[in-house]
Amino acid sequence: MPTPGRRALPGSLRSSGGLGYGHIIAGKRRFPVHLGGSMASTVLVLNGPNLNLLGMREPDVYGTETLDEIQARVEARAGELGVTADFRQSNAEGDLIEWIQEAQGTADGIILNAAAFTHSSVAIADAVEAVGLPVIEVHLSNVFRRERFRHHSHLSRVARGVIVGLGGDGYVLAVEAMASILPRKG
Ligand code: DHK
Repeated sequence: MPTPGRRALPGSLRSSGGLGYGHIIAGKRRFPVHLGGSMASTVLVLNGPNLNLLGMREPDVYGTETLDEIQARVEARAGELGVTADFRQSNAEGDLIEWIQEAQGTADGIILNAAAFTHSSVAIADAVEAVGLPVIEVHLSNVFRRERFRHHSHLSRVARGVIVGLGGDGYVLAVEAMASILPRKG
């Protein structure tokens, strides 16, 4: 029952894979909740700006696979490995920082393609360092074959590993690497 005089927030409970953690979504905010059941490791897969355009965006650089297709491959491989993948994308730096901060206590590792923020964001690197979770940095394109400004990453210094240039396969390889890094639960 909502408290009289207070409007109940429109909320929904979502689980990403039915194991471990889910989220109550209220308005634009997500609140992590533990759902009980078996404690599979949870890997947050974060995607930065313009990655929602994959498939139509510079296909000679980024390939023709859409982000939804990459997500499906990541979730399928994670399922095979007994890991829960929580896959998200935002064009806003603040969302990525919030999600990294929330991961402390709700996720076990992070796969991060911060896209252009990779080259500019000290704030995202600080958030990664603050939460202390293992992070695998992924880039679809081989950034070292591209413009000079893409050669520097603020994130590589705080990442456990970096995968570049393998398109969507890089995400799947990152899930496999994360599954072997994380201690088995249960
Ligand atoms: C994606 C982007 O959007 C670029 O800004 C980065 C990265 C490279 C990628 O290859 O996934 O420079």
